[in-house]
Amino acid sequence: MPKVVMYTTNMCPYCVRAKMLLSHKGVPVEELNIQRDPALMREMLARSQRRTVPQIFVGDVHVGGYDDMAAMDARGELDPLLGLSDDPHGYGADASEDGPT
Ligand SMILES: N[C@@H](CCC(=O)N[C@@H](CS)C(=O)NCC(=O)O)C(=O)O
Repeated sequence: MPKVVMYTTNMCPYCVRAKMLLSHKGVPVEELNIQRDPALMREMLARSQRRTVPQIFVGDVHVGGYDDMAAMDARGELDPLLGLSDDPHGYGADASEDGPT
C-alpha cells in the first residue's frame, strides 16, 4: 500500500472527514500539521499548488482535498489507488458470470 500523507490544520472539518474516510478503509495516514510550521505550509503549497487543507497525497499522486477524494471514491478510483482493489468498477465477478457469448 502506498504511503498516504495528509496536510492538515487543527480546526479543520474537511480534514476530519478525510481522516474518517481513510480510517474506515483501514488506511494509515501520515498527518502533517501545517498550523505552526511555515516550512511545512510552503511544502504543501509547492506540492499541491493549493492553499486549503486537507491536501492528500497517495504516494506521489496528488488526490486533492476531501471533496476530490470522496469523488474519486464514488467513482471507484480510490481503492485501486490505495492498493485495496485492482478492479475499479467491480466488473470482475459479473464479467465471469456472463462468460463469452
Ligand atoms: N473543497 C475543499 C474544502 C477545504 C476547505 O475549505 N478547508 C478549510 C479548512 S477545513 C480551509 O482550508 N479553509 C481556509 C481557506 O479556505 O483559505 C475540500 O474538500 O478539501
